[in-house]
Amino acid sequence: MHAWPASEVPALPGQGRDLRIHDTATGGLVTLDPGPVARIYVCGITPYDATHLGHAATYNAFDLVQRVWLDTKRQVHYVQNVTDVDDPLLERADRDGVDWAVLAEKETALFREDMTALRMLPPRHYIGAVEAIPGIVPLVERLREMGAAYELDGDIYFSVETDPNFGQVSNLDAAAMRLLSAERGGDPDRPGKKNPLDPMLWMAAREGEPSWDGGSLGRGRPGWHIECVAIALDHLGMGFDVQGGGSDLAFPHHEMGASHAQVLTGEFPMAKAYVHAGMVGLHGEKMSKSKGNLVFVSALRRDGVDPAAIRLALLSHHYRADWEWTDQTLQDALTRLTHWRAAVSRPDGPSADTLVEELREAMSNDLDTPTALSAVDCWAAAQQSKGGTDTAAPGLVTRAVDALLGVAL
Ligand code: 5CA
Ligand code: ZN
Repeated sequence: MHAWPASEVPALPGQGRDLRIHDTATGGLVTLDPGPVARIYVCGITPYDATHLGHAATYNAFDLVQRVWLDTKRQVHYVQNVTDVDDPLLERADRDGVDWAVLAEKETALFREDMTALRMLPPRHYIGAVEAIPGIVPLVERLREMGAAYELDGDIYFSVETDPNFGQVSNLDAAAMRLLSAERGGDPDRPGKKNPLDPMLWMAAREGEPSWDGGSLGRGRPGWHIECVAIALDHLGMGFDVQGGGSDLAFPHHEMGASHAQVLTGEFPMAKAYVHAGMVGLHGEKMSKSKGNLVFVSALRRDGVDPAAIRLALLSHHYRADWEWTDQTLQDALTRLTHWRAAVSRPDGPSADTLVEELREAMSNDLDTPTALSAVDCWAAAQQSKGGTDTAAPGLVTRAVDALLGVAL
């Protein structure tokens, strides 16, 4: 499917810095050394509701990863999926009496609009689960031939015990894995499974649900984890630089994906860094479509909120932190945006050369956006209190804030 239009990323003078980022698998910071083309896979939405600020915060983090790489003059090969067939989407369509495909298309279109408004860089390949089915089926067939998959009443499961590295992405104990599996789309209590954690690779066609030709697998639809593996391997291959998503994807989704890929290819790891963004909450609970405690990006835009302020609000928290959205978050961002815009709208100002280096240092250091924002605040405060004579400075600040933070002043 098509993605959304790219906003231009200004080139900055001098040298960008290599990204150091937190990797869930090793539990520490890793300095990535991508080739001339950095490769990143970010898990996309399940399109049954509009983009909320939690989604936006997560996509913001991975947009920043790309901006750090682009500043090092690398190209970025970015791939994102859309889980356009899955249980929650079918359940919502059923509840609302709408066609599941129409719902998916509508919410994906709205997501594209939100991403464009927020100036998130588009993926080079934006791939739906449905269009990936022809690539998924042979992978499941191969896993079965290898003895890594088995059938249960027509459904096909992956056997986690066939992967010697199973557990190395999320590093959780068995009890925690079992609990999270039940919470996040798994079925640990289904009788007949070899291991309660085994995830489904292919679900046999159910009455009243959409299904596709699965060759030797029979009619059905793909499991969630194999979807992302098939798309990532098809477009990026093994050993790509970053797999990203919110922290709720570390287990089971990224753990299972790494496992499928390891067994299929005999290589490890699928991604050099597994990067996870914190959860954004509202009224004390994680913002989630199933709980319904949501603030939508599109609703804020409809209310006339400048998308640059939404983006600044997201940037005011470190991407790995769990945080709460409040009205004050947005008010603070609006105030900051006004100050910054006033500061860059003068014909001259204090030199911004140091600021550019401070921004590079902060962003390459595990995307430290709070420090980056403070650095721009300091320049804007100096502009307001003393001003300066550097006629290039306001333009340079505008370009640096755009290039590294994705905010249009
Ligand atoms: N389609 C799958 C990934 S393949 C999925 O998880 N879709 S989703 O629509 O549920 O979530 C999309 C992304 O937003 C995921 O990376 C998820 O971790 C992230 N996300 C969901 N809720 C929040 C939240 N409250 N705060 C931060 N990120 C969130
Ligand atoms: Zn995914």
